[in-house]
Amino acid sequence: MIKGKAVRIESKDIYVLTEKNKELRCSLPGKFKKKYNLKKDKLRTLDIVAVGDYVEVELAAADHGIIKKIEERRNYISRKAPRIKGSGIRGGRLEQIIAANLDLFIHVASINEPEFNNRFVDRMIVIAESSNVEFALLINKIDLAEPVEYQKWEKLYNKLGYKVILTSAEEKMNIDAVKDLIAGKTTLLWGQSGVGKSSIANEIEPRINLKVGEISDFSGKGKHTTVTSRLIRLENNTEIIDTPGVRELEPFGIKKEDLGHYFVEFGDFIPECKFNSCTHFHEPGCAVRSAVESGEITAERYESYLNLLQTVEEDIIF
Ligand SMILES: Nc1nc2c(ncn2[C@@H]2O[C@H](COP(=O)(O)OP(=O)(O)OP(=O)(O)O)[C@@H](O)[C@H]2O)c(=O)[nH]1
Ligand SMILES: [Mg+2]
Ligand SMILES: [Zn+2]
Repeated sequence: MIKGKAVRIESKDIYVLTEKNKELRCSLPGKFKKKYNLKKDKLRTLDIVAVGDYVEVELAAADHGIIKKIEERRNYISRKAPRIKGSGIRGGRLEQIIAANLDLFIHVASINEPEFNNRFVDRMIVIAESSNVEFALLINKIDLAEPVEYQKWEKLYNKLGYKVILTSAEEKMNIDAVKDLIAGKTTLLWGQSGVGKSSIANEIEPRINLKVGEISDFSGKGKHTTVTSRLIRLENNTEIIDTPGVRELEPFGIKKEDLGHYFVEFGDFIPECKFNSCTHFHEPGCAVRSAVESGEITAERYESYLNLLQTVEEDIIF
């Protein structure tokens, strides 16, 4: 039996990086679908193996393996899978697993082209907090903005306790800070298309030479340059996962009454709300709302919270 880690998935082929640092194309026997997919008779996810999963493989040929075992995940990052038209899948939306067994989740954003979107950042934070993965924010393309534009956000997220790194992949600014942060860790790079995830990865290690989008591609709706997630093993136990850009971001399986707990600064106030079941929206005696009025919680974060509260209300919890 060979031990390894799933590093790339292309339809039915799962590429496993073995302990000897060799990539082996593997298949997943059908029995796994039955075993892992069903919870209370509902299909929960199609991603039985995800990038970052530890697996055991049996060789079927010199260049082909069969997956025999998938280790339980220490943690993972997911979202609601985009709706698939005509898929015939009824009921709740499926869970799309982005990556598993992470030490760090860096949300890569850009200050311009595409424009910084703090609501999107807050959704990313909710996903990280609810998955128990350390979160950091990377704001790229600072060469395209004045410091006042990004300093506001740097301050806001720092104050909440999140590490914020300001970079320019183009002008090679602050790449060392990224390298220091990821050293010895398995790190997910995730964010919108065109923000520079692959460009940052290339600056971390130029030899990996990932495909980077043409500037003109990003002027319109945004074209996805990276099409499959890929875990890249660097030296000294450092691994990074480059991912395709996301457009829609809805956290999976979050209950309305839990959402406030993933906004860390609400924590001091939630116990003071009049009602235990307070959703900090319209209830009388809500301490979170009072904190927004007094400026102890920023209006930006509260707006993100309300915005998300609407989407989780539609949620069907498995
Ligand atoms: N001005 C400027 N442009 C940058 C910077 N970083 C990346 N770019 C450009 O932004 C475009 C998109 O970069 P990518 O690295 O392909 O972005 P991505 O996030 O990997 O995009 P997807 O793979 O589609 O998700 C390319 O034209 C890069 O050259 C930066 O710091 N400053
Ligand atoms: Mg890319
Ligand atoms: Zn409340």
